[in-house]
Amino acid sequence: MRGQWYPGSMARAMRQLKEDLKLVDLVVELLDSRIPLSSRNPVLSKLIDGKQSLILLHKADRSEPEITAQWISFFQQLRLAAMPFSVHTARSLSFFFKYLKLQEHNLRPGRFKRPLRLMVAGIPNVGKSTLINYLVGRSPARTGNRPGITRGRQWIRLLDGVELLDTPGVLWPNLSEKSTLPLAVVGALPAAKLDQSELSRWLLSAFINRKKEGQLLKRYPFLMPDHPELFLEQIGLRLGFLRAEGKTDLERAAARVLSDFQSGALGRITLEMPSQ
Ligand SMILES: Nc1nc2c(ncn2[C@@H]2O[C@H](COP(=O)(O)OP(=O)(O)O)[C@@H](O)[C@H]2O)c(=O)[nH]1
Ligand SMILES: [Mg+2]
Repeated sequence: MRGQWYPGSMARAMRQLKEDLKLVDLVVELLDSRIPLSSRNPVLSKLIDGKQSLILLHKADRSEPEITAQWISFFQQLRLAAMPFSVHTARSLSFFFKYLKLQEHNLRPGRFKRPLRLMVAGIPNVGKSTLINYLVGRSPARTGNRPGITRGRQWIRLLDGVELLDTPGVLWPNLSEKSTLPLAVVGALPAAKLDQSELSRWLLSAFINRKKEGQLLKRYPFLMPDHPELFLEQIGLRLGFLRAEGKTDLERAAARVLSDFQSGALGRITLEMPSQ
C-alpha cells in the first residue's frame, strides 16, 4: 500500500529524517488542521522518542476554529504541545516565536550555549516549504545570517539562539483505508490516481454532514439544497460541462469541486473530528 503511493522515495526520506533528527532538539510536526488524524505519521512519535516536539495544526485558515481548538485539547490530553498555524494569519507567527523563545530558555544546553535547533516535518503538500520560507522571511534574526553547513544542510537563524534546519523531513501520512479519501481531497495523495467523482461526492457529503450547504450554495448558487445526491449533476449541467452525447460530464464537475475546495473557494471546513 505504502509503496503504491510512494515508490522508493519514502524509504530514502526516512533514512534522511533519522539522520537529521540526531541534529535537532525540537521537531515541529505539521498536520493539516482539516484532517489531523490522517495527516499524522504513524511512526514519527517513536522516532522522536523523548525529544521535544510541537504539533502545528497548519492551514488553520481553512479549517473550523472551534474544532481546531478541540483538537488542541485532544493533543494536550496526550501530553503533546499543539497550536494552530497559518501563513495567512499573523497571530500564528507571534505565538510560534513566543513558544520558541520559551523553549530556547528551557532547553538550550547551558554549558556550551549552542543554539536550540529545530526541524520541520510533515506529509507531502502539508505546507512545509511554505512555512520554512515564511519563517525565514519573517525572522528578526535574518539580517546578517551566516548559516552553518551540515552535510548539505543549512541552519537558518530564526531568533537569537534558535536555528532552523533549511530542509524539512518528509513523512508518509496515515495510510489506513479510511484516510485515503481525506488525504486525496486535501492534495496529500495524487487525486488523479483515484476516482474523481467518488472523491468529490465524499467531499460534498462532508459539507452536508457538517451543515455547510450554505458554503456550497455561495459558490454554486443554482444548487437545490434538498437534492444532495444530484449536486454533482447540477454543477456539471449549470457550468455547461457536457459530453458529446448530451450527458453531463460528471468527471469534469467533480474535478471542479475538488479544485474549488483546494483553492479555498468553498470556505472553511474540518473533515475529521477528535471524537473519531
Ligand atoms: N490556505 C493555506 N495554504 C497553505 C498554507 N501553507 C501552505 N499552503 C499551501 O499548501 C500548498 C503546499 O505547500 P508546500 O509548502 O509546497 O507543501 P510541502 O509539500 O509540504 O512543502 C501550497 O499550495 C501552499 O500555498 C497555509 O497556511 N494556508
Ligand atoms: Mg516542499
